[in-house]
Amino acid sequence: MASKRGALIVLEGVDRAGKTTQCKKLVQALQQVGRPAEMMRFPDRTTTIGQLISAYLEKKSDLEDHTVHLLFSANRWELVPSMKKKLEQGITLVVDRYAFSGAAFTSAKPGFCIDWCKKPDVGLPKPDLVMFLQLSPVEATLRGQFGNERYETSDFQKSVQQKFEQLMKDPSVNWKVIDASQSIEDVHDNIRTHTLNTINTAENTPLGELWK
Ligand code: ADP
Ligand code: 2DT
Repeated sequence: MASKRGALIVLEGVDRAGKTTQCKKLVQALQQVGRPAEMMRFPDRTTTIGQLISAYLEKKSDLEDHTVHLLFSANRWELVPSMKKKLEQGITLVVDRYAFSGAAFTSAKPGFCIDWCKKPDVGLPKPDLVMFLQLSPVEATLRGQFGNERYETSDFQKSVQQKFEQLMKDPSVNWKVIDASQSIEDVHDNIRTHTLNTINTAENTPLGELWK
């Protein structure tokens, strides 16, 4: 009998909501209960495409807005073969940002509509669960100042939050909103419970295609 597939779990949310902290804790917790799990993050800055994106985010280079949007998408597509292979091997992937950040960040720029922004990512492996870590701008500020990367300003992050809210209205995606203002442990308990339930369901269902 073929082994059961792993689940594709995505964490999204605004800057400092706790995505990275929670992805790491979740992978550790899954491994501790004997569930193979690995963390991924987008953009993956280690690839050739990822290095172009990284230079753009660090403001070391300028790229035309459509172009950088397509590079973010290409950075996901280039990792699809290895993602599918791992999922088939029964490894659960815990992903820090995915196509939802792609659509939310670019559509927060003037002159972009959300439908256009979603198009290049149509057909990507569909997450079995997307948890949106909800945190108010005031609470985010208490966790530290913005860094110096592109997009790290409060006005831009407010528009990004609105775009995420629009994306979360789509019932074809399994969204769960998580109150990220709780303690790290409480947020983790919540995320772990949703994830373990999803892993059990995903085992018996084929991997879907995003936005198709
Ligand atoms: P993100 O990846 O969403 O930008 P991080 O996981 O890097 O967020 O967390 C941003 C900062 O907030 C870090 O200093 C982290 O230790 C802190 N942090 C994360 N989660 C919480 C929490 N639930 N309560 C308080 N501080 C937190
Ligand atoms: P971090 O590495 O700190 O998460 O910042 N972004 C991300 C996009 O504009 N499009 C995308 O497709 C993705 C995945 C969000 C990465 C920054 O890049 C933005 C913040």
